Amino acid sequence: MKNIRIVITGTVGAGKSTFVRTASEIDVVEIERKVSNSEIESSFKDKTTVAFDFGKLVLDANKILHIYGTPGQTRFDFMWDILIKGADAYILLVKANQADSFSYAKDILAFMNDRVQVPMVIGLTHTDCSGAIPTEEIVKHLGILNAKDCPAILKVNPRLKNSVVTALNVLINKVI
Ligand SMILES: Nc1nc2c(ncn2[C@@H]2O[C@H](COP(=O)(O)OP(=O)(O)OP(=O)(O)O)[C@@H](O)[C@H]2O)c(=O)[nH]1
Ligand SMILES: [Mg+2]
Repeated sequence: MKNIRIVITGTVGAGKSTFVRTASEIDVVEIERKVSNSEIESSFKDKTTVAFDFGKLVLDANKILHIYGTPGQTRFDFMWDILIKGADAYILLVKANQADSFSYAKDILAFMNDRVQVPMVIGLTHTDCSGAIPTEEIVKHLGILNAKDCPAILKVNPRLKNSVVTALNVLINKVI
C-alpha cells in the first residue's frame, strides 16, 4: 500500500474542510476556530481553519490518500508552507461565485508553484450558487494565459461524495 499526500488549498470559504470531511473514511481531524465578527461579515460562516484538516481515503488496493486541508486565510500561510512541502499533488479550490477572491486564488497558486512542482488541478466550487462566474473568465483572472499552461479545471461540489472522488481520481491519474 502506498500513501499519497494530497493537499486541498484555496480561497477562504471555498470548501476545503468540507471536501476533506466528504472524502474521508475516518473521523476528520479539524483544527478550526470561531471567526471574529468582522470576518463573519465577509465570509458568512462561523468557523475557519487555523491549522489544517486531516482525513484518509483508501482509493484502491494499492493507494491510501492522506488528505490535508489548508487554512484559507493568509495570516495562517505558514501552514500552507508546511503542508505543501511533501505533497504529492494538490487541488486549488476557488469559490466561483466570489469574483473578488480570484486574485487571492492567483496568489495562492504562485505561493504553491514557488515551493513545489507536483500535479495539481483547479476545482471550482459554489458553481451551483447564484452569481457563479463562467469558467473561462475565472481562468483569465488566475493568470493562465494559454491552453498549454492550463491545468485541469473541474467543477467540484465538496458536499457531494461523487464529485469529490471524481476530482481526486483526476488528480491521482496525474500522480501515477
Ligand atoms: N452550495 C454550495 N456550498 C458549498 C460548496 N462548497 C462548500 N460549500 C459550503 O461553504 C461553506 C464553507 O465551507 P468550508 O469547508 O468551511 O470552507 P473552507 O474552505 O474550509 O473555509 P476556511 O477554512 O475558512 O478557509 C460550508 O457551509 C460548505 O457547506 C458548493 O460547491 N456549493
Ligand atoms: Mg477550512
